[in-house]
Amino acid sequence: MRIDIVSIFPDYLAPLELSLPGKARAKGLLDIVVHDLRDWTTDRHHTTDDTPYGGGAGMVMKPEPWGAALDEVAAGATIVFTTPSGQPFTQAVARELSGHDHLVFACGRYEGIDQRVIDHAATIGTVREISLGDYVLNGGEVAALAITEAVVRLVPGFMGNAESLVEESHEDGLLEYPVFTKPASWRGHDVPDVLLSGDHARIAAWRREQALQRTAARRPDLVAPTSVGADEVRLAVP
Ligand code: 6GU
Repeated sequence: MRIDIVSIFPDYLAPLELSLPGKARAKGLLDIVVHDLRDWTTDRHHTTDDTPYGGGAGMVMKPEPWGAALDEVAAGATIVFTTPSGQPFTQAVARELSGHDHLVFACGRYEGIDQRVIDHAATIGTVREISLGDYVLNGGEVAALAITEAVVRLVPGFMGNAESLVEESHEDGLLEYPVFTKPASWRGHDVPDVLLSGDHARIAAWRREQALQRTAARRPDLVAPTSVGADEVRLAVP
């Protein structure tokens, strides 16, 4: 997989070129290149934004540098615009993106990027507009970082242990059950007996129950209740 990230704050994303994805790069599975949008400006002040047509607060990112940058790095790619008005990012979206050969992240700042850039991008590649969640960040850089980290660990061959991927929060539609390690007793807190029993079926059933309870308590939106008996709560989960 190849990932290009275009931003006016490339230093923000520099750690991506090292660290975790660095190992995948060494294996030849992944190549990440961070670009400075200002490299595609042509004026003396390297201007990337201007006032909005129609008035209003804030600034809008100009189309010319974005058009030149995307023409150079994004032809044929899946072009991800990080924006609070995009589709919410989920594990399912991460899994889908992990199957693409070439991702380009266009990180917007200020009030956003001129709409014609997105329209043009759709003529040279496949556009996705993605949001990290229902809150506002100053720019799309942190979102591009988060999305990249979630996606690259799903690239086949990237993670050592494929099983650890499957058992995590969100992979089965539930939050993960609580986990424990040694010692069995710590500051008066004991590890649940079942986990020391060696009974793998009981352990699996306990973990499933814990995952269900935790999900119902913290994320009721993930478990649709189905009306059955008053004293029995059944949850419509996979
Ligand atoms: Cl992708 N960008 C910005 N600026 N704010 C956000 C976001 C993205 N996702 C959530 N908030």
